[in-house]
Amino acid sequence: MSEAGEEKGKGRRGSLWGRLKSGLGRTRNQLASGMGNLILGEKEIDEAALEELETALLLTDVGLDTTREIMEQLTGRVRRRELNNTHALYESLARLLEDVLTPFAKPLVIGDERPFVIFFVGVNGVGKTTTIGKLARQLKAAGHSVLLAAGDTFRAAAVEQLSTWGAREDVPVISQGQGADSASVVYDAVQSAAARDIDVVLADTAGRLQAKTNLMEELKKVQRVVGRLKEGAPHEVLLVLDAGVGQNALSQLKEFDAAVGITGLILTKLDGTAKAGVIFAIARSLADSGRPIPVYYIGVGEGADDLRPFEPAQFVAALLPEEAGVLPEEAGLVPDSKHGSTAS
Ligand SMILES: Nc1nc2c(ncn2[C@@H]2O[C@H](COP(=O)(O)OP(=O)(O)OP(=O)(O)O)[C@@H](O)[C@H]2O)c(=O)[nH]1
Ligand SMILES: [Mg+2]
Repeated sequence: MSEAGEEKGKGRRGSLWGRLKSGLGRTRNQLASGMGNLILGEKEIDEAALEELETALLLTDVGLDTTREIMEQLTGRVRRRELNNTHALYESLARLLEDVLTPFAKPLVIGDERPFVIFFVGVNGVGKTTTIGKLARQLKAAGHSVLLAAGDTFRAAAVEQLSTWGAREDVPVISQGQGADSASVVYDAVQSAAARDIDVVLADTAGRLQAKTNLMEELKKVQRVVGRLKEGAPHEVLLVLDAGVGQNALSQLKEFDAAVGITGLILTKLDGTAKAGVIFAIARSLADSGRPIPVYYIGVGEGADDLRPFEPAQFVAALLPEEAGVLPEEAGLVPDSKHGSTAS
């Protein structure tokens, strides 16, 4: 077994950290504009600072329940005089935010099954195909052989888009062209991967079908057919969610999970939104539903390196605005390199 995110010889952690930070820039700016009293440095905490913080969290889509809980914790600590200045409050906030996410952060592990089959599902436009391309590169860099299955046979340009990624990353792509049977393409791909002794199959699926065809039924069929060919396959069914859709992500999660049983999440386009806080709402909803589905990766841009293993401490550090007069290192907001092995 090995962690999918391990990339060897990547010494430029700084630049990856910088990309994460700049990717989360919109949400950070949104937070900063609402948290003036808090980030001005070490001051006494007043009502205004607490109220500002509450509003700022809500505006970035952290969600009502999580925001309320965090504010209750912080207010309680302030009353008990455990926190007596804005800097301490800020640090406490960072830890509380991290705690919400930690149970849902896991690295994607490529199991021992060969081929290890991963399905990508999600509504149209969320970033399935792009994510497959990015992950193909990272898996290759980690030493795995990879094959792509062009299971989206509905959208005209889908096969071409996947083939372009395949050519760029030098990995084989199995396709049958537009209109073909999706289950048959993925079946072929798994068979072909087995024959070539390939480690991982990344299977693209459609985000949309002809109005009269039911997407969920189609996905179930692909799943069934592949399961008959290889017991236990698909080994992972990853739901790709666009962070920009806000709370809609929660209903997509419910619907896909009910149909095909989601085993992991990928949250894309965190860079394109000021509401990246939705990840806390997702974590909260997973906790409430008793389905602790892990978030394996986050997408913070269109480049291959912008797909990153989800690491809560880093995520929160990149999300929160820097305090005036406090170096991020001092505030413990820059993760030290020991924890970065899956994120670099
Ligand atoms: N900014 C940004 N753009 C992204 C990210 N992930 C994907 N995209 C872009 O989102 C657009 C749609 O991505 P696709 O990979 O084609 O989405 P899809 O889910 O395969 O869409 P369908 O095939 O129509 O179902 C592309 O322009 C991607 O470059 C991300 O993390 N950040
Ligand atoms: Mg696609």
